[in-house]
Amino acid sequence: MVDPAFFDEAVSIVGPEHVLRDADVVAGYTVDWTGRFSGSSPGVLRPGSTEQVAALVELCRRHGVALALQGGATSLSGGTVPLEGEVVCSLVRLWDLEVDALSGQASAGAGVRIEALQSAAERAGWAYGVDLASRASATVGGTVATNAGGIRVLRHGDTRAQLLGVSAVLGSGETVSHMSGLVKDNTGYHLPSLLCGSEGTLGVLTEARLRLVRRSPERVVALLALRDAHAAIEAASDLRRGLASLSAVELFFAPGLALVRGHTGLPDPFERPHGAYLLVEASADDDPTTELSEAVDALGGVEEVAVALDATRAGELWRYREAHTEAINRRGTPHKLDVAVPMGAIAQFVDRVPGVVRDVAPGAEVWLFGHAADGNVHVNVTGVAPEDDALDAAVFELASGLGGSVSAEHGIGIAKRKWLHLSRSPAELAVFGAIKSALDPDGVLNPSVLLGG
Ligand code: 2HG
Ligand code: ZN
Repeated sequence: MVDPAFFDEAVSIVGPEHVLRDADVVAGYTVDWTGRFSGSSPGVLRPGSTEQVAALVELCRRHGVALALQGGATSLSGGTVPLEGEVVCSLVRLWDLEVDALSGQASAGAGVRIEALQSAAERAGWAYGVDLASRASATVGGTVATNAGGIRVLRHGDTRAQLLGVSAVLGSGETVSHMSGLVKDNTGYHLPSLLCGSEGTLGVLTEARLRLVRRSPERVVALLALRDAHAAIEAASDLRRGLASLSAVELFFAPGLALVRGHTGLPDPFERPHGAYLLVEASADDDPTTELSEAVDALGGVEEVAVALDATRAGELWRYREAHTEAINRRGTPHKLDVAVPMGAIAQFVDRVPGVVRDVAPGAEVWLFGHAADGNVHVNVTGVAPEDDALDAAVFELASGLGGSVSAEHGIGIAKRKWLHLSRSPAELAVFGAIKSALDPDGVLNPSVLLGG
């Protein structure tokens, strides 16, 4: 039970319109995007500056109140859910955005949407290197906190690779700010790297200094139908090696394609189903169509190819891949098991997952897709009760047994806390605990996430 005086003081910090107490409104902040995880909260705070965040963290420490941090609330591992009745702190009002065209960098508030950052970068003649299907909702704060990956990791790296500096309020109440954007700055511990991927357990990120990348204005998209997963992974590797303009290579399968077609009404891209599909994008200064066609011609195991000749068709081809998430959610509340597997083991993993799932959950439906060049498979399972996690364990153990990780790009959140030990040794977990105690000694930041539970 939170002391009413807590909310009175919160009002004096952020203003009455930014302290939400209406039960129906607050309820909207307590369920994750998939609908699998939910919690409860006595209220939502919406600070508008780093100073207000610092004052709120101080207030929490005094009252022994914990915060659940939220940006665009697109987490697919329950990372934004106030599982233990935390007060929600929404960072979406931190929307300052400044592009420094000279240095090719941007300073962006935690609440800036990725799509807005991408557009601002483009207007200044640059691009932002991270792109993901949830770009319209996902925020800078959330993507830094979870070290989001997405569809361009093969070209530009993950969010951590874009990060030059942060401003953050630590759980200790201290504000750390290192936003000069110096590309060379060898002065000790790299706090941005530590905070990136810490899932809001160490500090509240309020602003980030981000590297921008060169624009590649000419783009071509093709959909390849392949014999099977083995051929698809070989092809993805060959394309990475041989196609300099490769900017995305995404994997999916016939069941997912059929589901997406049912959901979107898009036509079948090919006359018959195939064993695996790769959505390939090349982008460069000059039209890369010829280069892409030659690279595709040299691949083995390709049964059919559809090339987009205009932007509308390119958007459609992308939709076959990007609409998987929404189509699956429409089918039923999914278990989302985002794993990474060494390249040499992906095809085997993909072949074995359906059997492993059906052994523990016979009525389950399995949907597989992912980022082929990153060894990142999104295992989605529908038709199983949200709380029945036997299949989660089976899939994580399979991935881990093949040398993989229980989280490729969605973080641990609340969904995978039980299986963190499959990817991290006792010694590593002890270091995690020591860092948590040092930076958030009272445990006021995201106590349910990552290390909690
Ligand atoms: C994607 O790659 C996202 O589209 C979502 O990471 C994955 O829905 C998923 O499981
Ligand atoms: Zn993904």
